[in-house]
Amino acid sequence: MNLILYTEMIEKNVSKGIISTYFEKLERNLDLDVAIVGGGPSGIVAAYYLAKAGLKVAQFDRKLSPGGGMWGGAMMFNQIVVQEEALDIVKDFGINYTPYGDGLYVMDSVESTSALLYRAVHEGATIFNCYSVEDVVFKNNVVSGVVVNWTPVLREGLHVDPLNIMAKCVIDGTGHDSEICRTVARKNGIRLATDTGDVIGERSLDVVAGEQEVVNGTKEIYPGLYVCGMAASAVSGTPRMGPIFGGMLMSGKKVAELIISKLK
Ligand code: 48F
Repeated sequence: MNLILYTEMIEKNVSKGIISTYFEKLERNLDLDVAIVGGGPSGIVAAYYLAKAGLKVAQFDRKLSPGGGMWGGAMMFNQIVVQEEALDIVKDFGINYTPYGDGLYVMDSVESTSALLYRAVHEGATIFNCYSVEDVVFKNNVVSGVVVNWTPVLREGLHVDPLNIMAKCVIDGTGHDSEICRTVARKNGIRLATDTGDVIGERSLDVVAGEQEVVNGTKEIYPGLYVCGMAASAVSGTPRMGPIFGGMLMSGKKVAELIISKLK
């Protein structure tokens, strides 16, 4: 199509299309079944299965490019490893994989991360990038939503109030820092479902224990608040596992299943 003949107002309409549809999207997502904090692999897998089950789910990542620690493989060698137990999830997302022996498979980390993101959004999840979740909505001792602000606002230290987004369930998928669990425990004088009642902090690397424990630790950690991925390891004090991603994928699927069985 000849854009010059198309309309003399095309400049204005480019802006109008973006603004009006963006605010419609934001408004549609003010009241969610599930708010996922963090766009790492575990959270994206959760978003996919939750959306596939027909739940209204939005995911918030503070970075311009969601995907967390999956893009970079290990030491920027952009390959990742998964184990046999997670292969069904890999197949659900249509990611190519190559057997490597010992029940391990290798995948291209860029293909893998982009496949997770594409399939989650295509299934109906909404991903908001450049959003930082700085707090939760805490009503009647239940986590009931997230409090969001633009990442650049927080980075610049600007004194600008956030917006509130309500959700029946909130997932902390913020990775090693387990930011949402820390915030909920610190601000509200409550006990999380851990041995100490607080965030214990992740242990040094052990692949076998780390992969098992990240799935075991994926749970409702406080009423309304679930935890998955490295955040689950950090909260419960279990080992990190490095660039093997099967546990992340299985943790994301598990948290989705827990929430689906609660809400459906
Ligand atoms: O850490 P991350 O990739 O999450 P994950 O799903 O996966 C961990 C693995 O990548 C890797 C590993 C695997 O064996 O150990 O580390 O647990 O991604 C977490 C995402 O959360 C975002 C952050 O930008 C990253 O993309 N994030 C963290 N805090 C916030 C947040 C916040 N407060 N608000 C919004 N996004």
